[in-house]
Amino acid sequence: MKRAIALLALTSLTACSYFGSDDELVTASEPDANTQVAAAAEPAGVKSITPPQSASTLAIANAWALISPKGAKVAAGYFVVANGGIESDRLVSATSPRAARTEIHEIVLEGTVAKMRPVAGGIEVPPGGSAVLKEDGLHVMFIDVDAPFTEGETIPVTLTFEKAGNVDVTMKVRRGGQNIARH
Ligand SMILES: [Cu+2]
Repeated sequence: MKRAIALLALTSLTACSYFGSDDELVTASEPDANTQVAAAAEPAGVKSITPPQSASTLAIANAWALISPKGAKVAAGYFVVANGGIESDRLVSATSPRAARTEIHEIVLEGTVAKMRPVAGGIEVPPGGSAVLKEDGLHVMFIDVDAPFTEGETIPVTLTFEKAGNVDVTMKVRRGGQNIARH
């Protein structure tokens, strides 16, 4: 089933001319081994006299962006965010100096066609849990990039969370599909 969705996603993306015909760009994949984020720093319910500090309860790992074909005007980025706090937080937006516009996207099935669309209300990061942005799912969409993303370069991105505020990350550009699950 997962494979079918990924293939549909590829068809859809290609149809949208988002990524041209590079068939490596959308593949079924599992999170990297290093996407595991350290467990919550403090157990839920721990008593503290210090008010919550911005970004202090979020841990972001495996931030990377997909290499984009020559001439591409859009690109995609991914990461894992874990919430070690006791309150839910929410990724509401992202910005990058490399793109005129940046959106948070999901891939949804409409009938038999997988399509990308902005996530209404952002992505929840539950307390003690995490949110995973990955190739065949949630992603940061860079729109009208100044230049295609090339392998090895780094993309500065500011993520904005509802409670934690702005968190700066650097996304390393690499090829996709490096952890393809075989079914
Ligand atoms: Cu997208």
